[in-house]
Amino acid sequence: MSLTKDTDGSLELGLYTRNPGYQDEEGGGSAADTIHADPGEKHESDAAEYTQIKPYAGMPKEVLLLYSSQARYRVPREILFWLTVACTLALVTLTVTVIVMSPRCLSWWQASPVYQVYTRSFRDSDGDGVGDLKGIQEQLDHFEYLNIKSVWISPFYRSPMRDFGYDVADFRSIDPLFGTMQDFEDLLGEMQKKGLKLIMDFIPNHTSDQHRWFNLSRTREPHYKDYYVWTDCNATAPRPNNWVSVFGNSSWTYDDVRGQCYLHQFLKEQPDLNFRNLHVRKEITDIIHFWLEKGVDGFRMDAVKHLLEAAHLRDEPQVDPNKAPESVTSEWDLHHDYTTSQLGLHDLLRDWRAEMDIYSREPGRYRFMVTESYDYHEVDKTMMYYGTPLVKESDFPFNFYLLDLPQNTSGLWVQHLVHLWMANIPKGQWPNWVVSQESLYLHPPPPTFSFSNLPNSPLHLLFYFSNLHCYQVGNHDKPRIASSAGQTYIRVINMLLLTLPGTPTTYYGEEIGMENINVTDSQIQDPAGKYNASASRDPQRSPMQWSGDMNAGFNNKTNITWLPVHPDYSSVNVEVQKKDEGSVLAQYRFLNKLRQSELPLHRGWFCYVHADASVFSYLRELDGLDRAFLMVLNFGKESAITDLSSIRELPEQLKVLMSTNQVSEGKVLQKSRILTEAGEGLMIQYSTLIHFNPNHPEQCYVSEKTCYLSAMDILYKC
Ligand SMILES: [Ca+2]
Ligand SMILES: [Ca+2]
Repeated sequence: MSLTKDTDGSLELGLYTRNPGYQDEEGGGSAADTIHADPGEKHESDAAEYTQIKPYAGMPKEVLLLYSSQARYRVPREILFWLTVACTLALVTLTVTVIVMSPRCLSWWQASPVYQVYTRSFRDSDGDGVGDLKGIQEQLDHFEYLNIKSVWISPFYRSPMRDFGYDVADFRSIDPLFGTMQDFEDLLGEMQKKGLKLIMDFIPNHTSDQHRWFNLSRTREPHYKDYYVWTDCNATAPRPNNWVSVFGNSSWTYDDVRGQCYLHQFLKEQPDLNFRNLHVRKEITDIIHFWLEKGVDGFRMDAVKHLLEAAHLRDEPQVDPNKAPESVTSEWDLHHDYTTSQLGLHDLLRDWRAEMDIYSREPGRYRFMVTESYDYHEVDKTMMYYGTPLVKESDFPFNFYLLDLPQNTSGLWVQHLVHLWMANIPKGQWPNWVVSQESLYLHPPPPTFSFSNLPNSPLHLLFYFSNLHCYQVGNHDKPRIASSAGQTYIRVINMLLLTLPGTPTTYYGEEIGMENINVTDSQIQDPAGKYNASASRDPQRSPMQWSGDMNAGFNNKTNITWLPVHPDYSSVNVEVQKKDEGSVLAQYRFLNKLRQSELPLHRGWFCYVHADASVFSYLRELDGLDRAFLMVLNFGKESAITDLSSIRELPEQLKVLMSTNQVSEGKVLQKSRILTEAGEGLMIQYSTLIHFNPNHPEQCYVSEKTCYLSAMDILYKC
């Protein structure tokens, strides 16, 4: 192609375009002024001539190329190019650094306490006296008020209620007592709208004897024949081995239809499933899928240590070898070498975890697993449920050690119970704390004295003997903390629960300080209580106290409640306490809010500072943050003065941010004289540039170390 100057001074663009906008500087030109822009024909004189041409809009590629090769255009262009490359690399590096350096966000089950709803007792919507799913839905605002996101609902599967729902007749349907599947879906939908997470109870170890599978198994239907653990036995003396049920007596029952004995580690109406059968495993996995598909956010896996039994069915060793075998009838008479924590148990849980992870991939839809296993004297067994760094299992196993708090209200005892978990938790795992639960009524037996199992530290040795003593005097605690520890301690225990590192579990009613009810023999509802009145769980299952209205607002349609309402309901109820700034409820709410908003409380270090017969004191701090919290909790029987002057990291003067005794709030205390009344808890906020944890690493714990960069207001791994 060639460019030719036309007689009017504009350029003729070969065969293509005419450019009237171009004017030669000298105002004209001849037909001989032809510029050869074809690269093949280009030469120096052309180029020199071409430089005289000014750029113009719409110039063709060839002209543009000639211009662009000039230094004044090329150099800025190259500078721009390399600048872009450098900026892109810097951005990529920054992004990778931020990703690598950022600590993991806390998941919903870490950020919020878990609130346990006992369905029968929370709220009765239809007036039949028993709480139900619609009732829970009616009270969802309560969780919002408390700033609680995670709600664990006790079983509502179809059940003959021999163990109040822990005997499931159909894992895929709702018991009519609690509502319908539509009610469940409405409840779940409403919870999701409010950002609440629903955790279901899951009961894999056994079914009800009314379950279809059991009926098919006892008639030897080929597919179902081995769904349960069957063995030959004598019909008149059906005890194929010495195994005993958690509820007492032999764990074997003879079945007339099949002519064999079946195993039940709990009630005889709760036959154990045979997890060595692959069809059973598949059934249970399908049920997990069924509920995850519905949208539930997690499972509390019930009684997991009982899932598998040794296939050889040999006798378990007796705790007292001299005891007559026929008098071995209690769970505590045997070492459960063959009926709990069997090889393969963790594989089952890991498989279920993997199934749940499939449903966890959507952002914000993490499915949570908590396991229930009460291995009181074998903390290492409990810790195994956390899994390993490479193979995940439960997010945490429930920590029941604080249930023993009422046995010996002292600062040292509380520190000991807390330390049992903190000293054994695998690195990087998330702690949790339970102080009350409806389903636990069985207590481990007095530990047997033995030189071989003496603890090796002096502190633990002291508690070993103190523990022996507690059991021996028969201080049998009851699950509601206000009743077992005493009303004096309810506030300080809530303060402990909400300021320890990890997830607290709150049993319904603890947030208002509900107490156990007295249940007469004729009023007993709990099947376990009918079997053994002292084991009844009824006292801690009384209806939730919502208001001073009829039936405490649990049921305002009829005058029926399945268990009596506590007589203190006119003063101990949600409505009254909402109006009182100093109430148990107000303090719970304040502490929970603080727990979720203050970095040291939910992500920071936890350090022991002091413990004595009355006081347990610890602090919460975060590297890089100059704000820290000192907790001074008096679990003793009398007031105490605590001297923390030896803790040089603390300022001389300490201002009380919150006290369980409102009169102490705002007080300025000397660190050498911190006064607390019995049952009083102080939260002291202070400013610091010197942190405690670097100088006392052996007294401090953090799940995942994180630092705060104040200049940018961000957290980073450090
Ligand atoms: Ca009802
Ligand atoms: Ca089992």
